[in-house]
Amino acid sequence: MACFLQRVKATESKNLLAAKKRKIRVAFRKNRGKKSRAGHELREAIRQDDLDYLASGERVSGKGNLSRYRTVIAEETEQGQDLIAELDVDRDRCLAGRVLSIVGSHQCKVEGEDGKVYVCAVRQILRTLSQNARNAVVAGDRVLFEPERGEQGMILRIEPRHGVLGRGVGRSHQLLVANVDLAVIVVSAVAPHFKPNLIDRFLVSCEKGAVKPIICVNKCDLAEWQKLLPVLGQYAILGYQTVFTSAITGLGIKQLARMIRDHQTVFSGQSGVGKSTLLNAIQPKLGLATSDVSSDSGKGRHTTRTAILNQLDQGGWVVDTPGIRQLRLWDVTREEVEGYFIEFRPFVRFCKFPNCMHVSEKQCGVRAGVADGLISAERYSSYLKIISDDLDSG
Ligand SMILES: Nc1nc2c(ncn2[C@@H]2O[C@H](COP(=O)(O)OP(=O)(O)OP(=O)(O)O)[C@@H](O)[C@H]2O)c(=O)[nH]1
Ligand SMILES: [Mg+2]
Ligand SMILES: [Zn+2]
Repeated sequence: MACFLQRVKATESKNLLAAKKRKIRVAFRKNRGKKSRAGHELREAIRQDDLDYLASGERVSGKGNLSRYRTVIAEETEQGQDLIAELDVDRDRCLAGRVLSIVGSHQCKVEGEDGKVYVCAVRQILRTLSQNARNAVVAGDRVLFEPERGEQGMILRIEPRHGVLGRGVGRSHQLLVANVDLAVIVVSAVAPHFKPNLIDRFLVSCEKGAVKPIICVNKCDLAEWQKLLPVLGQYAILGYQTVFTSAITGLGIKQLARMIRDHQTVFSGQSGVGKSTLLNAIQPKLGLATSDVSSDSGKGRHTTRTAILNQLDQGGWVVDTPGIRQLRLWDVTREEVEGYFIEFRPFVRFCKFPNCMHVSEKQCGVRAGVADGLISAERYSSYLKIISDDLDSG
């Protein structure tokens, strides 16, 4: 029986976070255990499918409440606050696959290396290790799963992620997508309202997640889009790719299609900006559901309910995601944000204080850059909003 622990290949992606092998103490969630005699409770709490796959390095002990932990020896990469433990699995019984979408509360669709689509559950310990027990996997995840009858399966391992986008939700976080190298940030020239601050949050998130952003201004048939050139020009000067599109007239669609060819891309943005319509324009047979923007509120109707990964005929794949109202940054400290506003970098060294936050400190290089018109006032005000609204000091 060939059991092996697949190593993270340093060459696989320069974005992979360093992996190290160590013991991980896994706490069971409260709702998993019933009150019962010490010594038995753990065994009761662990589902049989976990026990079946306990590798030699996993140990269970049972000493009352304090021992409601399992020690797992595994490769571990910390990605945000999620632990990705590369557990030993029996490779001969598994297929590699890619998560296409989440279905229901605990299952997902996985495209296996055999080309078939399986509906898979997720091994309990992977859910325990994840901060988000409901969705331990996201669209784009590479997994190893054991096929079962009727094109069903059990996911036994999640491969380390690179290229992630996530956001803060309440006191927790939600990973939106994994293993993408491009993010198309879709905004609308008209409705919903164009929000540069949302673009700036996405850009910080992309810089943090090692995903290359493309800013796409859609619905250009409804507005004099040339008026937005100065705003978008500011981003283009910083080196961010931009594109003006209309899914109705076809403006920019070929250009956008070329930009995402052979890439792993996510389309993200507010509800109603036209993400699904743009993808249908690029590849009509996708037939993604769309619906109009509410005439009362000018907002979208949250038509796309879950992130769905689609293969592109021209090469590569794309994840269409549900629209979001806000993007609260997650796993970014206040001190880090200046580094993700890439145009601040040359100015920071002129700040008198090494811990300058560029708010009201004296002799601040960044504020001098704003005063001299070398840093855009809008971008600087986005920076101030982000550090005051979203983030704890780190
Ligand atoms: N005039 C015009 N309307 C567009 C364009 N692109 C999309 N729309 C319309 O905008 C509305 C919303 O489009 P969707 O594709 O459903 O938007 P979405 O971003 O996928 O929205 P969610 O799935 O809710 O996140 C639909 O009525 C589309 O027909 C465009 O370029 N021009
Ligand atoms: Mg949609
Ligand atoms: Zn400063």
